[in-house]
Amino acid sequence: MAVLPILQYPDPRLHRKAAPVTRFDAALERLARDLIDTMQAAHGVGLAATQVDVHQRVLVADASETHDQPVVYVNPVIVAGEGDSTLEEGCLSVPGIYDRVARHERVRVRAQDVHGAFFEVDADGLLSVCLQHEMDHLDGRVFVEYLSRLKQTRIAAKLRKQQKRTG
Ligand code: K1U
Ligand code: ZN
Repeated sequence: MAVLPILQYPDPRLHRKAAPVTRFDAALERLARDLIDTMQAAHGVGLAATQVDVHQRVLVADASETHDQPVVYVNPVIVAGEGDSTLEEGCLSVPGIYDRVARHERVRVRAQDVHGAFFEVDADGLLSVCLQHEMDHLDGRVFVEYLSRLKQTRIAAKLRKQQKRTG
């Protein structure tokens, strides 16, 4: 089990675009396990590889009530999206900040598992928002970038202050 450090906004490494996975090997299985361990240790609903400074298109999500059904999505893509939703979002890379973001209400996501097999998921509610949020991470986008410039400046200043305090 490995719980990895999570990059904290405004770390510039959060803006790197992740590369598609081409090798479905033991290293990918280890990364998937570490992402699940890290997400569960942080009590998150999702986590993207970008957040642990690994720039490959892998994310994990678990929107189950029991928090014991994590799913690994390799090379995920949204193949259909419909409806509008503005749920409040949080992010393990932006601790203590919550705000509403406009997203699709429902998405169909196509991805591969750690062995390379393709699967599709129809997501709504929390899972839908979480998958869209995590796929943004893989493209180097953090949810606060959908907020106003003023809010972003305030958030970055608050987090820098917090990071100085905690070292
Ligand atoms: O940092 C991350 O990307 C994980 C993030 C995923 C997410 C979940 C739900 C909405 C947006 C993004 C989290 O797990 S945030 C922490 C959390 O448990 C949570 C926050 C807001 C609503 C529901 C759950
Ligand atoms: Zn996030």
